[in-house]
Amino acid sequence: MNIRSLEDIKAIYQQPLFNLMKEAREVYESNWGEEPGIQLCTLLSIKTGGCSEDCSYCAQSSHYKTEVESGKLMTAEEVLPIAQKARENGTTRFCMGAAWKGIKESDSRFGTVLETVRQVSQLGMEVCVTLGSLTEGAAQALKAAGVTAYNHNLDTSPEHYANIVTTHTFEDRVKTIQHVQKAGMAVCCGGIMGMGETVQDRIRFLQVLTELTPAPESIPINCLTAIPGTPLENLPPLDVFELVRMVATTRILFPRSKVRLSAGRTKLSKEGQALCFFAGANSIFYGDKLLTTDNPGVDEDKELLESLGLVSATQIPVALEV
Ligand code: SAM
Ligand code: DTB
Ligand code: SF4
Repeated sequence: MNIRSLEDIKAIYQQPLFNLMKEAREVYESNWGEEPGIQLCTLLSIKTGGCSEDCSYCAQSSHYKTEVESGKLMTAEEVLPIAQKARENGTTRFCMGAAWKGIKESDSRFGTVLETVRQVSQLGMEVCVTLGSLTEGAAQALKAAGVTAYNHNLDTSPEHYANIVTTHTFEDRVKTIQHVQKAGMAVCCGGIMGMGETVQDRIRFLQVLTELTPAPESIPINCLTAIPGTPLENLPPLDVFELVRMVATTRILFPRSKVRLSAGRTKLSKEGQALCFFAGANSIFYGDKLLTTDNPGVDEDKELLESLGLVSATQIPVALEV
């Protein structure tokens, strides 16, 4: 168990930025070696828009009028060539997302997802899916089909959650994470910064993550992408140093987890991203699109990683034994 007190986490988070970055760098180097490597993950929205939930940041919620049009669930035949292309571009983890509250085994669409997973998992990449809430049985079926990791974010603190979402609860999210863990899939669980939360909320969010056993295998740190038409459309962008603080604190609390610099990179400078990598981020979403919003282009990312000497990891970097 890695549970930390709020005071401990606050003391880490609030130290002078360079001290924090130095501590995070040391944790990173002693756990991952000095060999630089950034995991490249590609996202694909296999079912876009029309979601019943009211997550106030989301372009895909049917509660808000956004530019996103809803589509049908993609078939395995449609997904496979996209996954193949991603692999050719150097992706080592392919992540498929669906705009659902959740999915049950009895739903015929679940069979389609399982078939897609079976085919994509033959390509040799890690396979991640994010489909909303899961029953224990659905989690087991996904694992058996070849899913290696399930993404289910807690997104913010339990206290702030109801200000952001009202159609499901923080506890519902935790329950699904438990089903995923029980089924033996790795948990990918992170959050969004810049949704009007306080520093205390960020610290609480990290504390809840430390309560997960085992610790999440990967932790995506998203900056809010303010979507026109959603309740959060006018929120100001997150200050880059706050993002660096969050990345560094996450690295210190979770020495062996992948810390993924996720939504919001198009708004970050090269220098801002470099600070995040220095502070221990070791994974990115790679490819022109996230789910519905833009991501830096593949060429731009290759150039950035090369210029920093951060050769992309051709295989998942294995944590060193300490
Ligand atoms: N429906 C599923 C769910 O809610 O878990 C899967 C898809 S959902 C879009 C996955 C995650 O994307 C959310 O939990 C949130 O962290 C992130 N996300 C969605 N919209 C975002 C936005 N506008 N800015 C930043 N992150 C966002
Ligand atoms: C995660 O934490 N971030 C990704 C992935 N997990 C599924 C999604 C980011 C979505 C950004 C908004 C959009 O493209 O719609
Ligand atoms: Fe639906 Fe997921 Fe978007 Fe919430 S975050 S509205 S559950 S797609």
